[in-house]
Amino acid sequence: MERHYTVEKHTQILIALLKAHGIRKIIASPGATNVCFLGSIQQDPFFEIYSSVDERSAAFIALGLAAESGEPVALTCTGSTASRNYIPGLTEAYYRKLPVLAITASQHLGRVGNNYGQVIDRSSPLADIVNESVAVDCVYSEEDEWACAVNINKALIALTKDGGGPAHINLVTTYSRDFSCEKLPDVKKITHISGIRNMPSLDEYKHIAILVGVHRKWSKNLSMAVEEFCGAYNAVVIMNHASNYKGDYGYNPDLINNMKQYTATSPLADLVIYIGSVSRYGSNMNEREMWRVNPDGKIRDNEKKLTRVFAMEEVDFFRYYADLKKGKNNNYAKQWQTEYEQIISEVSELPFCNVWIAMTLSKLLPENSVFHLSGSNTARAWNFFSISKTIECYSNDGTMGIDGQVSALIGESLATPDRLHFGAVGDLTFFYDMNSLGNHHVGKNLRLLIVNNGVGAEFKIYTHPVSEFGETGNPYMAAAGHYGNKSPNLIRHYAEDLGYEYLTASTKEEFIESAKRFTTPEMTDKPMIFEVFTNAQDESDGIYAMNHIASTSAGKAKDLAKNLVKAVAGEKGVTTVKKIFRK
Ligand SMILES: Cc1ncc(C[n+]2csc(CCOP(=O)(O)OP(=O)(O)O)c2C)c(N)n1
Ligand SMILES: [Mg+2]
Repeated sequence: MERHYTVEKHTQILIALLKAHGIRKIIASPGATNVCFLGSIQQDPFFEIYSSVDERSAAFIALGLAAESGEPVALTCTGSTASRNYIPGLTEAYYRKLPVLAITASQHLGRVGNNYGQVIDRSSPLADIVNESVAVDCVYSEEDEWACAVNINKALIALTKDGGGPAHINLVTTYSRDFSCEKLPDVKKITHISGIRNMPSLDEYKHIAILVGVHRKWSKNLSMAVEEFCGAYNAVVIMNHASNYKGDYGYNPDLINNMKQYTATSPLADLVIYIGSVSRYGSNMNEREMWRVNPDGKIRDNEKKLTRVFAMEEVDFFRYYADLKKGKNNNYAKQWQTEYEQIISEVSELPFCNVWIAMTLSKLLPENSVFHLSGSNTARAWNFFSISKTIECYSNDGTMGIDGQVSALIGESLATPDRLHFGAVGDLTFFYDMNSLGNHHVGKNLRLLIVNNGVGAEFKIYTHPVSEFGETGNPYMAAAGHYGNKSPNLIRHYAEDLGYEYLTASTKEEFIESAKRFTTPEMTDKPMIFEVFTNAQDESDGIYAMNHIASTSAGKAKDLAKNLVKAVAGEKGVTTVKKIFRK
């Protein structure tokens, strides 16, 4: 019988990525646990394999071969103590920064610590033997397959990045005897680029978008470089408030991306350049490639499309390309901006809720103030609308916890006491962190809006799984009724006794009245708390209204198909429908 590659998918992915990264030299030691890997590569003429029974010797042979050839060299051995004998050679390679890849073989990782024969624990490598250590396990789903490739890429990149050095892959095996796979899967190679000598061309990309996650204040140089880049390459900047982008090419995708019966008419980008940190939203571009630019040079593949990581300052990346080409083309950004403007101008009557409050207050926030936006439904609501470009925005989007939003706002307000600092939080978010308001450093420049709906309204929004529980979701999952259950006095007393000016509203009219005071651009003599009472049904209706402002026939068809499939095949089917319609 002719043998090809093992049917183990994760092992195929490893082999395909070794080839993609040009790793052909292998030192093989005998055993049973690495048979799927070794039996596969020995029939592939790409690989140049040498045998060494003694694993300690194998590792030293590998480093010698790497040193003289200038190529990375991989090691493969079986389970048990075989891999332990790599330690001296890997240690030597570590201190000489030589690219040696140890591929150790393992039985099912759940067997570790259960006295299975020849199963040892490799989860904690010594501090000075490898730059990166990953476990590569069997794949059973698309997500497993993606994670498997990402982890392998991480280890392979570590061989040469930052001056290079050894890396480790702990490869699980099922001991399959089936070597009938004739063709390796297509894999996504991720390339690490540091320094501007190896910058790729942008010519092949028709539409380029820059996706900005939560981002610190932009330096003047970065702003200039991005504006010039966008003009030259006709790019759009996808951003939300926490991105802090203040230029001319911005587009906030939250409104259009969440529209249930609408398909965007502006063309999708084929390249998305991702900067900043964690992003609360996705680009929804279904891009061919994503590039990440960050001095940390790390793989962060949150759209599963990452092909290149640029280990450099954002400003250096954009300046490099902006210096290559000049232009002032803003058609692409304009298309997205116009599409957004058209839809937002059609917002219908909204109930009194976070969305209405955000729509109203976003126009009233004084120029040059600072805004802290908390998470949950508050962030969802505010990100539908734009705020003045003179307002900086902060958000704990690194982790999106409800635990320290008020404290973070206080910290921001201490840094610039002569600027007004506004914050917007929900009731659970407020009560979690309410003690911080008693901090005696709080200044008169702080103004906090609390939207008190007596529950984690997030969980009552019609799209949230908890909303399907109805009333039975309230006591535990949505945490309704805590903290005085919308008491009209509790926060008032606390705020006033601490020396805050207290404002409140329960209707649109009352809100408009109190908002005038709340947004007065003068520095008043006390900090302010503005408590607004809404209810969860209105919160949900507000989001529903925003998600249904406009429709297209393709969007309606998508919605119909999704609902039908959900009724028949459940959530898994819905994911498939979403994929089909994104193409
Ligand atoms: C520390 C932490 N615990 C739990 C959560 C999960 N969580 C997300 S939103 C939310 C409810 C927030 O309620 P609230 O502040 O009242 O805002 P609303 O959704 O009502 O607008 C919770 C508990 C979280 N994000 N952070
Ligand atoms: Mg709430």
